[in-house]
Amino acid sequence: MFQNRSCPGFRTLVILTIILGTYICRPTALWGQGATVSLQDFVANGNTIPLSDHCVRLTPAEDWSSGSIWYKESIDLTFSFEMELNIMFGCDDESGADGIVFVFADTRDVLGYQGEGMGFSGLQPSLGIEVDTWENDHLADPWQDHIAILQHGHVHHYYNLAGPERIENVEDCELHQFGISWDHTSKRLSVQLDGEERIAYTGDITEQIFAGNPHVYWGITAATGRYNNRHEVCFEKLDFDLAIDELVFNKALEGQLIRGDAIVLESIQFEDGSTSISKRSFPDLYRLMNLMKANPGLDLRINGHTDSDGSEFINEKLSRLRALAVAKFLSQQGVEKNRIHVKGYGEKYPLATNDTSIGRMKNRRIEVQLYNPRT
Ligand SMILES: [Ca+2]
Ligand SMILES: [Ca+2]
Repeated sequence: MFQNRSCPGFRTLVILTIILGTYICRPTALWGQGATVSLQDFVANGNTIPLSDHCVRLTPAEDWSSGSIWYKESIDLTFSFEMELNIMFGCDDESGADGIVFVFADTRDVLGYQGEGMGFSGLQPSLGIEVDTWENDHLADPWQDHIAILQHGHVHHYYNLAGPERIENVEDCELHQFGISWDHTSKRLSVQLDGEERIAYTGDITEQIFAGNPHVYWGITAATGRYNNRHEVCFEKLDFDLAIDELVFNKALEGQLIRGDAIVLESIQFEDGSTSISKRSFPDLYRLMNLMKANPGLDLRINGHTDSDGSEFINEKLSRLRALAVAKFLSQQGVEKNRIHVKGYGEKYPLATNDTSIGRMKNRRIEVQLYNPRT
């Protein structure tokens, strides 16, 4: 089982069941305690159609079709993450085509060329992890099934970042465990199949592929060509924190705070299930501290909110403890305790729906408000 220990505040654990060929939607092992996945968290393109609340078909068993599905929010490559998928690559080793690509790109809602392009070809900038089950000689495909790490929509193996590595036939009607992990510290991207690493790439993906932008989208593409296969995906489990902008606490936000607006500090995050503030929150907390010190006549309200997962009682307690953790941080930095006022609202005031993972992430938040206690 994957465990993301390097960045517990930014866990990306996803279980997908990708079914190529024959559709079987069945429960898979659960990795982590993520909330229920909903297709509302994704955007679909091309021939993709929903099959249930968490399953889609990317292509039908028809020639020249293609489909993709993308998670709506970006992830942040400045933090490590791990993903776990279960893939069923179909039952026909002879004439099923073309394969699937797991894609990172700087935009979502896109679909590349069909056929041998597997819906990835033409997407730039991008990084793709392909599982190709159809040999195209002119693309330097090795004989039979193979895996490779591709870049910028190129499916010719001349342009590989890594591979191609031949793998045993995976079109065997069996579910295959497929894992992707990114270690930000070592800048190593590792891909595992059935519990073993099959291919890896070490490099600064943010700089090399995405011109310094660490916020990228992820999705899955599939396509058919002169031969076809049915490509289907089931999202079984997803536990995911959103990428946040570096300058959440900017001058405009400071102005809003001074005016007395209540502001959600999206950058203030907590390690999962705990009241420990994530290190990535510190820069904005220091900015809040400076604002308090520069405005000694103003007091601060810190309101904690949670999503609706878990009991109302626990959520109220957790939201208060998290708000208190922010208050403690500020008082340790020299802000007077009697200027800081804390409230835990639990799940009472959602900003978004609790039916989707993105909505729940928006609902888990710390809100701050400056005010003059003498007026
Ligand atoms: Ca191919
Ligand atoms: Ca095969």
